[in-house]
Amino acid sequence: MLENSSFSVKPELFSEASQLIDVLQIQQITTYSKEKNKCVFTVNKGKITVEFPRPDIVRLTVNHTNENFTHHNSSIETYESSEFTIRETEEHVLMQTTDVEFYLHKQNCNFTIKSAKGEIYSNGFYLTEEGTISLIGAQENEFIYGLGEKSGWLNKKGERLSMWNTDVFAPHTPDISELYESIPTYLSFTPNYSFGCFLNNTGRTIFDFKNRKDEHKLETETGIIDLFIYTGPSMKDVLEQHTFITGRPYLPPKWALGYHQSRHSYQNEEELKYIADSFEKLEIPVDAIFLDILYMDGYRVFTFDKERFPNYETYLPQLLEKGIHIVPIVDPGVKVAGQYDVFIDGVVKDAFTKMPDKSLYIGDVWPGKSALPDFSQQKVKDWWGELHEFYTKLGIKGIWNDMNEPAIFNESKTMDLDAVHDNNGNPISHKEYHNLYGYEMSKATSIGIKKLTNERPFVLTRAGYAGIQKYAAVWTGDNRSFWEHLAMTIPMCLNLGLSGVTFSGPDVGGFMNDTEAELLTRWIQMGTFLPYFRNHCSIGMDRQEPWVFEEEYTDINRDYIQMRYEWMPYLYQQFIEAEKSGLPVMRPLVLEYPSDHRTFDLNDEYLVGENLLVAPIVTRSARSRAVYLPEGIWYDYWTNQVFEGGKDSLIEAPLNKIPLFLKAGSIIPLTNKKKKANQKDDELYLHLYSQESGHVNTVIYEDDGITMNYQSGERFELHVNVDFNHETVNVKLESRGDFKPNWNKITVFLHGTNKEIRIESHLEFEALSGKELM
Ligand code: MIG
Repeated sequence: MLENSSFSVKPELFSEASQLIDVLQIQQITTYSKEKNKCVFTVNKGKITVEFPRPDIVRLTVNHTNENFTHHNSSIETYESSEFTIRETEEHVLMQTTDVEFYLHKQNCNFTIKSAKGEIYSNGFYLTEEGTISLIGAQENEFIYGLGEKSGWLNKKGERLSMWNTDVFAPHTPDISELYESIPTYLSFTPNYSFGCFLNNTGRTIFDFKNRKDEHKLETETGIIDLFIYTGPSMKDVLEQHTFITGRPYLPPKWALGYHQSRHSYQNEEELKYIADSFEKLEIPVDAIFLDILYMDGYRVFTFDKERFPNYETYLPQLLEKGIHIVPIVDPGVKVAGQYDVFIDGVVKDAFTKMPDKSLYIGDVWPGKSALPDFSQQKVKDWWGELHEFYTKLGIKGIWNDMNEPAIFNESKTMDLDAVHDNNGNPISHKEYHNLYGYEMSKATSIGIKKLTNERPFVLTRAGYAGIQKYAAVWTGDNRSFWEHLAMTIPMCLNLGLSGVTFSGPDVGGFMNDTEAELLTRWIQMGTFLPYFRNHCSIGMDRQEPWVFEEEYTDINRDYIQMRYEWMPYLYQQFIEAEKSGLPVMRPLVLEYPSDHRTFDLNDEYLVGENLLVAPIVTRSARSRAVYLPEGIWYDYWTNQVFEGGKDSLIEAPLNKIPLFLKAGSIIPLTNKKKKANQKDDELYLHLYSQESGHVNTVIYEDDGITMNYQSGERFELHVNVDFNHETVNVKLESRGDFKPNWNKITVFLHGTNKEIRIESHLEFEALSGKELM
């Protein structure tokens, strides 16, 4: 009790002890050997290994124990290590690839990395206490990004952040650092160079940028230090390097990029029907409706409550025919019950997590006493994946994984730390494994549905670990209907993107507390331009479907949700680029303008791809805002007004308007606004935002939107080349690939000039010049 009063700041509770630590040097190399493309050093206690997954990436492990660690490769892509040369100097062992020089000090094991360009990333990494590694000599003027799902601002310099997947129902305030997802990776940015570090450890880890200004201190609680050092030199390079190691984001099915509606819970068939019908009647497109925990029979996963949903076997496929996907929630807890086949089957298959004495670990969650699948085992992942046939045979193609931190209703909020994960025969404790649990569950689910449906799966997960982008979208958990949480969405999702996780979004409208009309509308406006767009709300709170307030709001909400579909070709293009490059769909301005200091800690604007700048309204009653536009010429999406960048401009933002800007020289593909999600894209519109002169180009993609066939060439690529000449704008359109899109017409619109437009089309369908838009 007293902790929540002024008693908390009683002076006697504080000591003024200095926070500075001396750098301990606790290692000394005794021998070393090179095995294949890996160097193993024996030190006074344990082993250090160095390898280069690629010439520009260093992997260093420091193992003080004599154990073998196998789990720490679970989220890592397989790679073949690069070759390197090794040379000894008096003080150092020097390992060298084509890109980097790695100097390991023989006496104290400090190490320094230089890139081929001679840049020194710091004056060295030091092994301090056991399980801790410190980089000393960090630039004081650096900015720290990434670190996964964290509250607070974009720049994390000066913070101490902890990684332990946690179910946080309390309001997500800036001082809470342990949330649902742990992505233990960060990026150090200065305008000169960037580098990144990924501390691959699935137990609790701490990233301390606060202890000393020139230090990055990385602490592990269990396991070993397994550090990937990404040598950049640009921020984009670091992201490419990180997603080379942990995997590129997967390409979701197109329907996963549409508008999604959820509530805890649509309680029965009538309510579900009312919701689906309302969307239809109001002409608001919706691609997915979610079923929260009440659809199940007594919270048993892989069941339906037949009283609430008597016709689920016929009704759900009917909804799918109308283009509405049902996404049911699946939690990890399996009810302990003799009459329940999933539980019995799990026991027979030895699929549940056990305690050291081999008894089942039992935790309290929604169904009451529950067993928790041990996803560390391949056979359990396979089993869990196959169980989803229960859903796929109803036409379900998407699954919502909640509570997979795992969250348990007890003091520690999670599983017993002593519980044992079999880890394919190399057992480890839950304490060491924890942050991987949700990742493995979603991986099992994603692979399971992919096998069962032969389509690109959609999994929405609450918990995750580095690499989750290969399998699932992430929503940011139980936020609140607070304006502050609307504002926080921006840096939170941006940092997820800078950690490799591009497909993310919050509960639009806010989960807890009652939303209000204006907040919901502003959130929907932002959601229209977020990678993942789902409105979700808690039981007991006022309803927040897009039509629940006055008509004025409903009209605006409808307009924006329809706009999401209008912008789909652009959005889809960004997801395809993300799969290729690892760069996020939603980008902080600093990623594109790394020499403009105004962008370094910009928290209330973002880019979608390179060319669309979104400046949401995050303040109640605001009807205008300052928008910082970086260098260059920008067009106001709504008015075509031209703005000179490099400064702030005051932009009007009446309730129906979110400020949007397009960079001069951009080619923006849009399609028709939709009233229903499954309406066909029969037209493509190319909006060209003119620049003085020069050449620009882009590639726009189309495929069936659901299968993997695009990987074997069933894809349509529209190559657009534009030359801005003195008197004309020449547009050349060419196609490649085997897929035939639905478009029967392309219209090209030119913004910001009255030069003549000349279209040279090599397409099978019509290409027209639209009216000039000034
Ligand atoms: O402990 O399934 O974050 O989205 O509606 C609460 C009920 C469990 C937490 C999720 C929320 C979901 C809710 N779940």
